[in-house]
Amino acid sequence: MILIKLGGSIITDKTQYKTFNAAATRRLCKEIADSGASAMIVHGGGSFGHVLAKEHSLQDGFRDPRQTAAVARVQHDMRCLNLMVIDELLSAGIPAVSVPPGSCFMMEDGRLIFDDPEVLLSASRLGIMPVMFGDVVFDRLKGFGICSGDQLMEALCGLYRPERAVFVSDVDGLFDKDPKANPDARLLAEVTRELLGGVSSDSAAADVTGGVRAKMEAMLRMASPERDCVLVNGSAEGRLYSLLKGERVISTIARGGL
Ligand code: ATP
Ligand code: IP8
Repeated sequence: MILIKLGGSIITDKTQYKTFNAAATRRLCKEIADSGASAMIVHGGGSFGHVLAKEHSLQDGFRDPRQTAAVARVQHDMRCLNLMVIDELLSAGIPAVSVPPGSCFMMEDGRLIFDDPEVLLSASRLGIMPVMFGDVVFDRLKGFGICSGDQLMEALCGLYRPERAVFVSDVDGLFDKDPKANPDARLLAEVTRELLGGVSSDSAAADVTGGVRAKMEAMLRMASPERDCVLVNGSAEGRLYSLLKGERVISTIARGGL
C-alpha cells in the first residue's frame, strides 16, 4: 500500500484565500486511479487552512474568545476543500469518504491521539478510501490546535505500515533554498538529517505547520529500511503516475537507515 499526501501547494493556490486548483487535483486523482496502486490519500490545507489559521494564530491554541469564529470558519473551509477533493476521487472511480480529523480525533499538546482508528479500518477493510486532511483539532491542553496532513501521514504510517509514503507538492522536491524565489536553487535527490540542516525553507506563502522543513522532518521519521518517503512535483503531468508505477522520477527521497 502507498500513502499519498496531496499537498496544499498543489491542490490550492496558497497565496489566494480559498482558491482550489481543480484541474491539478482532477489530473492527480486520475493518475492515482490509472496507476492501479493500492493507495490511501491525505490532503493538506493550502489557502483553505493556512491563511485564516495564521491570521488568528490558531496553531498556538486558545488565547482569546475572538479566535472561536475563525476555528469554526477554518473547519468549514477545510470541509469544503475536502469535499471538492472527494468529488474528484469519485469521478476518477475511487470510492472515497470524508473523515474529518477535527470531528474524529483529539490532540494533547499538539500530539494527535490516534488510539481509536476503528472508523478508518472499517472503511478500508471494505475497499472504501477514508480521506483525512489537515484540520483544526480540539486539544486537551491547548483548547484547539492545527493538525497537519503531515502529522496524519505519520499516524497512518503506524497504522497501515505502507511500503512507501509519497508527498506531492508544486516543486520538484527539496532544494537547498526555495526554488520559487531562487532560480539557482539546487535540487537534493536524497535527504538526510544532516543535509536538512543546511536547507533554507523560508517561503512567501502563509504556513502554520512548519512548511517544507517540518514535512522533511516527518518524512525522515517515517522512512525506514523497508519504506522510502518521496517528495514529488504534482504539477509535472504524469510524474506521480510514473512514480506509482515504480519508475524513477525527479524527486527527493528520504531514505530510511541513512
Ligand atoms: P500544505 O502544508 O498546505 O499541505 P504542501 O504540503 O504542499 O502544503 P508546503 O509546506 O507548502 O507543502 O511546502 C512546499 C512549498 O515549500 C513549495 O511550494 C516551495 O515553494 C516551498 N519551499 C520553501 N523552501 C523550499 C525548499 N528549500 N525546497 C523546496 N520547497 C521549498
Ligand atoms: O496543510 C494544515 O495542514 P497542512 C491545515 O497539511 C490547516 O499543513 C487547517 C491549516
